[in-house]
Amino acid sequence: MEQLDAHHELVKDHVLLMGIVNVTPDSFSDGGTFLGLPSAIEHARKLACEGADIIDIGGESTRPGAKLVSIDEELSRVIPVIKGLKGKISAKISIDTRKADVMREAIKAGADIINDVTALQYDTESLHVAASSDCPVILMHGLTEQGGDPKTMQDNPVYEDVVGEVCESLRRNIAVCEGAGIGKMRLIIDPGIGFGKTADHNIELLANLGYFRDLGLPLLIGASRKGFIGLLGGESDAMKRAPGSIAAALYAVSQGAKILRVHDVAKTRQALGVWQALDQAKT
Ligand code: 8Y7
Repeated sequence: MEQLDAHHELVKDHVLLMGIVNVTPDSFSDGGTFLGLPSAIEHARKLACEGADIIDIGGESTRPGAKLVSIDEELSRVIPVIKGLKGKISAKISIDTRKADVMREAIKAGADIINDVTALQYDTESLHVAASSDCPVILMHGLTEQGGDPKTMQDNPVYEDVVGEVCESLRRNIAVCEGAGIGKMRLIIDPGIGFGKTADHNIELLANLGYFRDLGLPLLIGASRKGFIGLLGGESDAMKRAPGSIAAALYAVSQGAKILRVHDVAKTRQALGVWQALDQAKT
């Protein structure tokens, strides 16, 4: 997809879907959202068939309260999946990691995009690895500057102005990347829904995505099945949050989001098709 190479073009009308594949050695260790190797590959292929433009492969849960995973462990989870998919699907492969060694090996194995929930801040080597590659990089805001990590980030997130602060933080991350030789054309920004944010913060961010347009970069939103969807939609079971997730996704697109990170690719694709056709017919 050349759209991602010149990703300012990426983005004109086409909204990209990023399908989520979480890998652990033991299937269904996380209530069915994480998959063992054979099922991870199968699931990724299914998402690609359903119309995912990107498959996001992660081997370390960054959910609130998640345990750390060693580099070797993470590599043994994600590398076989990347190798198993490379050349077999037309979707691009993104590696969801905050570790430089994992980025480097994943790129060698065929990953096309770096997705770092710490905006390349967690590992001091990450900037260098990203700069020496030619991969697009997703810079997500995750409260790293305040020392936030997945274990503690939800403890008591405080902002005076969540939209302004997340914008400013991303602006600094972009400058750091440019300083390290990662051209702006390679960057994608993401306010990091659910990372170091309360439900109210998430809602305020999603309702005001227009402010992120000033940064002049494609905007990715990952709201799929997250806690605030459950709260707003009254659904405690994360597996049943597709309708609410789709509502959030379409709203995000109406505000300028260009990439949606989702679990339910086919359903989101269908909803997007209808929404976009109507939006484009508006006189
Ligand atoms: C996001 C993400 C997760 C997100 C980007 C979950 C890895 C939590 N969320 N990456 N990763 N944006 N770029 O519930 O919102 O999927 S993990």
